[in-house]
Amino acid sequence: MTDPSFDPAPGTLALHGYPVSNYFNAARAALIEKGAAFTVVPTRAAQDDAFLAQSAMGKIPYLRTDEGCIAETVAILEYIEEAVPGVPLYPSDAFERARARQVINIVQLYVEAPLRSLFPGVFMGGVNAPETIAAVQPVVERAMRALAHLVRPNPFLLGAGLTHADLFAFYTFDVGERVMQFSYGASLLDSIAGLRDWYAMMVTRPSSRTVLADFTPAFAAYLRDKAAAWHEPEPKDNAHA
Ligand SMILES: N[C@@H](CCC(=O)N[C@@H](CS)C(=O)NCC(=O)O)C(=O)O
Repeated sequence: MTDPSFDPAPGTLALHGYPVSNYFNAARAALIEKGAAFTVVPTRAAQDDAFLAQSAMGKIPYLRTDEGCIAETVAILEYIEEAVPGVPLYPSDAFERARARQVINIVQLYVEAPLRSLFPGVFMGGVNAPETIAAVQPVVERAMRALAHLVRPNPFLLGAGLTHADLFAFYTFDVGERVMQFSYGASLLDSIAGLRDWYAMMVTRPSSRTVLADFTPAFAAYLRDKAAAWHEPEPKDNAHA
């Protein structure tokens, strides 16, 4: 879609990806929250050599820096945290910082990845095997029980300050909630006390408004293009989709 060798002005970060991706959206939100100077380069995942030279797994997002490209969202978030001045998005206390990373890890490995295995039958016009549907649910439920021990959404997942854990979880749960509703008639957001209010609060952040303003039409077009089984509910007051 985009020349992977795209060369931004020196000193400008360029985030490659597209707004249907929850990973891209989490990285973009982190850059916005930091107040970073960056450009967005619309880019689809690919497996050709030129793309793999930028993103070794052939996935988006990746972040172009003056020194080269970084892929894998957690690595991008760590880079942003260390290289971009601005409001800290990890706690300064080592234990609390590790807790934030623990939350991100659980969300990525045991919520996002299993639910992603159901994307074909929910969002991509395919059919999910009953065995896959049955296998995913206990993994996600276990992860949400784990998160219930670790987070206290008041107002943010780890307390008073916004962290990368909020951003990563928000974009995962935003898409994951749809998969849970479609596949199980169940809710991620209702499985932890305060999580639905946290989600409603996160939706109103300026970074979320910017990111979701691009997500909503791009996701609608994606669903149409794929003849997805999932249909977005009618918009309600205070809901973005
Ligand atoms: N672990 C990667 C996952 C990123 C990912 O799965 N991106 C999707 C788009 S949401 C992608 O590039 N898919 C193409 C592929 O898997 O080949 C990360 O943290 O960034």
